[in-house]
Amino acid sequence: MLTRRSLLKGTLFSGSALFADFAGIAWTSSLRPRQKDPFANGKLLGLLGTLDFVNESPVPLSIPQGSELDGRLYSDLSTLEPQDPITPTGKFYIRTRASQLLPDPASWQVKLGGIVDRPMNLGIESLRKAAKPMGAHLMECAGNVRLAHFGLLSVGDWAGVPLAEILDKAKAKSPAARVLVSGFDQYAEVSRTSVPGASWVFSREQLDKAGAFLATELNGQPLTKDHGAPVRLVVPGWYGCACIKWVNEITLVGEVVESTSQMREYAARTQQKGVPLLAKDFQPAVIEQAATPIRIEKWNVAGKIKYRVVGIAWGGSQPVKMLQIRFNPEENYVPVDNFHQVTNDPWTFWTHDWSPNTPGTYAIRLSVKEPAVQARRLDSGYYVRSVEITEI
Ligand SMILES: Nc1nc2c(c(=O)[nH]1)N[C@H]1C(S)=C(S)[C@@H](COP(=O)(O)O)O[C@H]1N2
Ligand SMILES: [Mo]
Repeated sequence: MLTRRSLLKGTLFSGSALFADFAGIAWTSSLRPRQKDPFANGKLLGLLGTLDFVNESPVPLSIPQGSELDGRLYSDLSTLEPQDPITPTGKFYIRTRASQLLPDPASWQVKLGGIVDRPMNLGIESLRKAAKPMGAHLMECAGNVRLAHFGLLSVGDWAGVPLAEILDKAKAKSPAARVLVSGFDQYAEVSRTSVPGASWVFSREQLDKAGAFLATELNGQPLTKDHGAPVRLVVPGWYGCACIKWVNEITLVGEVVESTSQMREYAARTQQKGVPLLAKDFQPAVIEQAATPIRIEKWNVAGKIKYRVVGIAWGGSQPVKMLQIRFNPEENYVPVDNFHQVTNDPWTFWTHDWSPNTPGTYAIRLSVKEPAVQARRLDSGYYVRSVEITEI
């Protein structure tokens, strides 16, 4: 189905004015095209619309649905633009909405204890006062799926307090002590989809390496209830399941402790070997290099129909040089024309111009072929999306 977009505002079909708007789009400058842009020939240009991906369910996007553990909001990735890389708070994905039983945030305390020299209660006001800008970080649910248009994925601009600072104050009795972070998780309703009880056990090294922080603000405002108000954990580069919301307890525990129910629920989705019974046997729940198309634009270029695949790349721990794309089943991988990854977090926008030879259904698949880069989810075909081309 073809839907008109307002991407380029009123100037869409007005000849040269379009060229100015088009060139102004950040991907042509910030992503350093490898070749001359074949669409930007100054002649008759027009965006005709975007194609919907096929085999994805018609779920509502950008609006919260359901409540408590069954509450969700799927972000709409199809409208993303590189010049607005931050997801507005009202459109930031939600996995688990705030409990109806959530205690009053004004008197919130985080109980910091366990095997420490100085146990303490951190009041929400002191955390808010100590909050500093923590930058833009991507969050993705390990259970992000095609049926939800991969909408359990968003980027926030966070403020908070580095967890390392807080842990240093409490003085763990042993450097090998692990850190159990727990959040409020009692609900009025019985869930159809999830086990209540969110907590995760980290090593101190994992938290420090990731730059984990207790967030009190998202996009310049106090956290919203659904995103974990008054305070949540953010572990940059890790899946959202480790980013505990409504944090009320941080406990230093021994080196050998059991994994939590949340860790076990997410073991497969965070690519663990089986379901480890001990927290120390969990690998860091990091997001490996990933990429997916977010929309297919249909253009009229000097009277000819052309397509442009627009996508994102995220995850991983080192920028990759080349992203490759394949249009199944008849083609080989080719380099994405307009891809330049400078930083893994939060994300990188890319585009690829495409002129299919025949009408038909195409499965679009991305790949990174660099020996040092692990991309198990990407390689498994997890982020493949399909479109039906009727006009060439
Ligand atoms: N207390 C608590 N924290 C939680 C959860 C939860 O159910 N309860 N869900 C986790 C999961 S699975 C994800 S993906 C992220 C989602 O954060 P968001 O809803 O702000 O996007 O929160 C995590 N933190
Ligand atoms: Mo999640």
